[in-house]
Amino acid sequence: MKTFYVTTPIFYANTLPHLGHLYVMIVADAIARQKRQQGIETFFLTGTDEHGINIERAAKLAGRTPKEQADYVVSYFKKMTAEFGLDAEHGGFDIFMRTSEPFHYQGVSEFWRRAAAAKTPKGNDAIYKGHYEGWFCAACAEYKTEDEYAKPKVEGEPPTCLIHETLLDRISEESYFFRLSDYAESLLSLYESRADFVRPESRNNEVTSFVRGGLQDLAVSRLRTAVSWGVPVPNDPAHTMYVWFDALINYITAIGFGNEERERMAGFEKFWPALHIVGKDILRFHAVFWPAFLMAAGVDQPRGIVAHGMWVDPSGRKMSKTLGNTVELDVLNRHFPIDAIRYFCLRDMVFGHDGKFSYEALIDRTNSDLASGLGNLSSRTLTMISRYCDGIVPSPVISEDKLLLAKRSGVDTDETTISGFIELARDQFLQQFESLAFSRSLEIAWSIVARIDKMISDAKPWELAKDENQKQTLSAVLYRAAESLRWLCVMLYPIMPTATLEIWSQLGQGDSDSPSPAKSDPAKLKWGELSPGKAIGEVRPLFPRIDKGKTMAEINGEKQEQAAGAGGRSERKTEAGSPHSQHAVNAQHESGQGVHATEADAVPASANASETKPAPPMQHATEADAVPGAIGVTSFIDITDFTKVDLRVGEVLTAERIPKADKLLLLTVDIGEEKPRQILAGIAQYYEPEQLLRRKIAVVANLKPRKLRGYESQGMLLAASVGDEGKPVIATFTEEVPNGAKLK
Ligand code: ME8
Repeated sequence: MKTFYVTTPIFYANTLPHLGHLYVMIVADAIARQKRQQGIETFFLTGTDEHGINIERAAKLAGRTPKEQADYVVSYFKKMTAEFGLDAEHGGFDIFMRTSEPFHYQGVSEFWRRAAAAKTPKGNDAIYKGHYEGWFCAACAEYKTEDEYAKPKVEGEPPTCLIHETLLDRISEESYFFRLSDYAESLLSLYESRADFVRPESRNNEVTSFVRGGLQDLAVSRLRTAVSWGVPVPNDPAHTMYVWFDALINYITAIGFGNEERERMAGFEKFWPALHIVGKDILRFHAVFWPAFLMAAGVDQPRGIVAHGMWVDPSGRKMSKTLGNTVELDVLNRHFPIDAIRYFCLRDMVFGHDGKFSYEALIDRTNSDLASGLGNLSSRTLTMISRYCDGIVPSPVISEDKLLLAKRSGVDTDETTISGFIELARDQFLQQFESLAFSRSLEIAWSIVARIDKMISDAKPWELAKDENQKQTLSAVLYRAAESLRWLCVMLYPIMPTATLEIWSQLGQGDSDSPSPAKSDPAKLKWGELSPGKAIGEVRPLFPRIDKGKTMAEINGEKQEQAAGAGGRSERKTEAGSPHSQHAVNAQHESGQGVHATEADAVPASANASETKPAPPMQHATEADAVPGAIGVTSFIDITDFTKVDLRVGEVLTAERIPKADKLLLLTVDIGEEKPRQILAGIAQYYEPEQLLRRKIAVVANLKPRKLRGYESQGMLLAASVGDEGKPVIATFTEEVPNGAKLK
């Protein structure tokens, strides 16, 4: 039997999981599921990297031992994998690997012994003892060269890591070195002989030029007195292994390298080599260090190393625990179906490139592609089968005597037009998936959704149903739609396991003899294998439409609450430095920086905002009647003129900047209506979005809607215009006032 082994990185057990970790697990999970569909025995590894100075420090801050710290963080990773359907129970990973496992210690020690006994391609000892002098980033767990850190602003202070913006540690100590410098030629010939060893190609070039630039030997141990939380170096317990040396080897100890029991349970011989899915941030460790270590220990090279891009925040910085700008999994889990998140991750991030995350984009994707797309196709098809065919999968056959009638109704009597289209799309989908172009593969799958939607709209089954003579035509159209859905279920199962199994059961396939999508090879799908005559299941909505305004208001409200809670907590100095406080700090940071842009889409249009000037204060002076002439009023209005203006109290629910529009802020404002308004205001140069949150303002509610930069503005806020530059100062209320109260 064919086998396949796929891995994610093993994650540092210092802080809690976030979207980045979830993302790489989703990618690996989708790949593993597709391999299993193909009948390939697959082993999927994920886990935690538990040694080293950064875990030791996080533990100390939290008042835990390193192992307690690791256990604590692992409980969150396990929670994440269970909640997002990625664990073994849900058909996801086969092992949650932990480097604190005794069998790992055993395997790593064996690996070290082999490498230490080996000669490099140039005939030198692969591992030797020396002295290390230099800078080390605990967060990267990496020694830094001069071009990898920022020099200190104040003389005498340590430099800072360019990635984490944290201070580096000065290290000057005895250390074992791995003679990496002797492996450059061997590595280059590895890359040359295996063009797909590092993917995507752009990353291959990056790695090749790094190696061509010359390799330095690598310190692979620390003195136990400096880092005690690590695997002891065999025969020299005064040293612990460098965390990356220990961590990389997990990929083989997990399946039995150096441990017979694990070998029996998983099988190094059976599964190695693996395909490693990693973020581009740790490509060098996987594509340079790891192959060299393997060469030294005489172990085969991995199947390949695939580097994905990073989720970045709106300012383009990598989302990371250290920077505190992550997307919280709890929020995702509370507001979005798991399959929508999986779909979004694979569809929106062009694999290998960085992607900007926003909840709005996730909502838009879910609504357009899932609620209105696949979900709608499924429910309209099944509802029509239920209504027009008594809930029984109809026959695709149009008999000879009815062909002309069918043609007259505009329905293509040649079924192969549709089946040919779908077969071709399936082949392209698989090709793109295989080459890891997930976004493109999903685009292709959605061309099927669009094609079948169009087929239904053109055929108008609701019209055909009125004509008894068109019964066969109607049946054929609905059969084609249902059969296409069956294909989509099989194709899309690796990406959306829950939703596709749900459609499957709604199609009446759940308890049938046909194998589940989890076990059907999409490459072997044959048109027409959906058996007519079977009763479909209960039709239930798959992806309810998400109310953007409401959901965004909820998410932002939660963030604010969390931020407020974080403030309280830090004042009370509880759990400083622990994952909890990190969590809280993240939330504070997010809300503080307005990391997630916001917008309401559900409200009908209306508007006013200026791009060139700060938002004008209300054009009609409200107190003009009372103080005629006092401030240069030149003409008077009648009270009836004034009453034409519908002024309301509003509360700012969300506020965000608009890309490439320096002056505009996009607000959602509750003015006591069913849904909040979207209002554009030209105040971005004077107000930070977060200053406005929860603020009570005065809104012109009946101003004609206007579109700016693609956004509709549905009202105008009032502000004083101060000084020559017309600096806006927003009108507000100092007393309690309900949203929607009229100003008069
Ligand atoms: O580097 N966007 O662990 P780690 C996308 N322990 N993916 C992201 C991400 C983001 N913003 N942030 C993290 C380590 N990831 C080592 C690995 S392997 C032998 C040892 C994902 O906790 C991405 O896959 O920092 C990245 O490479 C990995 O998490 C790093 O996780």
